[in-house]
This record gives sequence, structure tokens and C-alpha cells, in this order.
Amino acid sequence: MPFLSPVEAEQFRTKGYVVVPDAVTPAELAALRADLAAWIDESRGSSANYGECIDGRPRFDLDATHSAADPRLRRINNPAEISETYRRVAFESRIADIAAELVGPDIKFHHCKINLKPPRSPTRVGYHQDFSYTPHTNLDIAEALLLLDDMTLDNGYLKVVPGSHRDGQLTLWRAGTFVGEIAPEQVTELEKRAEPILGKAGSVCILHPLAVHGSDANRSEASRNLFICCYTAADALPLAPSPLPNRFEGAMVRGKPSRAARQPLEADLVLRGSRAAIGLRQHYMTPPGEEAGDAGRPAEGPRNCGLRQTSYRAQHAA
Ligand SMILES: O=C(O)CCC(=O)C(=O)O
Repeated sequence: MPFLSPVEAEQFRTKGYVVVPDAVTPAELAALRADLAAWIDESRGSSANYGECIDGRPRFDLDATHSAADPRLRRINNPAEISETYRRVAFESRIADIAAELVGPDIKFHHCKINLKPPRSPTRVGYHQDFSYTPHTNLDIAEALLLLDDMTLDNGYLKVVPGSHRDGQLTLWRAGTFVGEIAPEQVTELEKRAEPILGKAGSVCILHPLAVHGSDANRSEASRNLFICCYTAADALPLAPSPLPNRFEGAMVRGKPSRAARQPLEADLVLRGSRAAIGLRQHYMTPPGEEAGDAGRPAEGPRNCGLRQTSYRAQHAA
């Protein structure tokens, strides 16, 4: 039995995203939230980023304003590696079934993270496409953003530009620098078309890798936390190192592994500099006014990302 209605599957193809309510059970949601509450509480004991991922980077990222009295955990990298609850939801829940239906049937795990926006968090995420962070040989990639809290118009909701996945890849580079977000002059136009992703905790938003999206500051007293899992088709091979290396990377989630890399039908993918872009920073989560960027980035990067292709399956199913 399909996990998505025909209307939902069609929305992913035409708009580049779909929001599915009740993607996890109430028990799964409660267990995810309980682990997260414990991590937030534990963070009170630290004043700098802590924990260690397999590449040596910290597991837990703190906001600059974090304190024991007002804990402000900003991101947890690959929680599936340290919590059986998160691993099980990433691999065994309905979310994985939905991803397999959209970009499978054979899908692999790529990475996961929790993005937190505590009450009154100024953190915004500039408009971007995830493909620049996770380039693969084809576009059958599903980014699943599970709402751990209700997402409302006040608490830093996600905004997606419908249909943007059909317009090709936009550069996240400016003047030779990887800035991680689309240029302001392009954003002005895109923003007019953006749709808010609102929903109850337990809903999942699945994004196409070229869907333009971002989010604003949290102006409310409620937190807005997302558990984000990236899945790829078994025959989508990474063209750059993972932004968040982890021990589950490449593990099959559904179906059979592939011995072949499927290439896009037509692609002019300029990847010069992308390794550095990916390794240095995952996403530019900057308070307004703060420059996005990163020291140590390459002097030059792709000026023109010429990939013009919607998902192979999307094209052929349409
Ligand atoms: O946490 C957010 O608000 C956005 C996350 C996002 O855009 C991403 O992970 O690609």
C-alpha cells in the first residue's frame, strides 16, 4: 500500500516539496522529544561546542548567547549515531517509507541533524538549495524535515519556493566565495513566490534537492526544532564528501544496493570548489546583519552551476 496519496506524490513532483502529517507515531515523537529535552538540559553544563563526530567536529553546536540558565543548543550533528530512538526513526519509520516512495524504491542514508530554534532565536537560514551541499550523480535525493514542534507563522517556519526545483541549480557562491545562500537580487523575486510550511509536530516536509528554501528568526516563546534526514537513491553517488560524515552514511534504508551510478540525463555540473564548500560549513545559520561566510574557503568556486534537470523519476513519472 502506498504511503503517500496520489495528490501528495504529485505535489512533490510539481512543487518540489510535500508536507505529510503524522509521519511518525505519537510514541516515536514523544521519544524523540524526550531525548532532545535531555540533550538540551545536558548542554547547560557546557560553555563551548562539545562532543565529537567521526570527523572530529563537535557533535553539539551552541549559540553565542548560550548559558546554563538559558540553554541555546543550535544544532546536533548526526543524532542517529548517539540515540537508538533517532536511528530507528531515520531507518524504520514511515519517513523512510515516504522517501523510498519518492526517490526509491532503493534508498540509502546520507546524514542527519537536528536544527534547533529556541524561543526568540534570531537564527535565520538564507535561501538555498540542498544540492550544493550534497551533490550526487543524479537528483533522486529526499531531504526529510520532521517537525519536532508545531511550526507556526511566529516560530521560524520553513519557507519553500514551489516549482523552483525545475529551474536548475542556483549558485551559492559570490565573487569567488561560498556564501551558502542565493544572491539577494534573486531572492527578492523568489521570496514573492515562497510558501510557508506550517504544521503539527510529527509532520514531515520532504524537499527535492533543488527546491529553494530558507527560514526566518523565531519571534515567539515556543521552540521550533526539526529532525532532518537526507536520503538518496541507491544509484545516486556522492560527488563530494558529506557535509556531516557519519558511520551510517551509505547504509541501505530500503531495497537493494546498486553497483552502478546513474547519471542525470543532461547535466553541466560545475563542481569546482565544492569539496571545500561542503566540508567547511553545512548551512549558514546567521542572525540578521552577520555576514555569512567562512574563513579558509577556497579562493575560487563555481561561477555558474549549469545543472538543469528535475528528478529523473519526476520527469519520467510526470
Ligand atoms: O532549520 C531550518 O530552518 C532550515 C533547515 C534547512 O534549510 C536545511 O537543513 O536545509
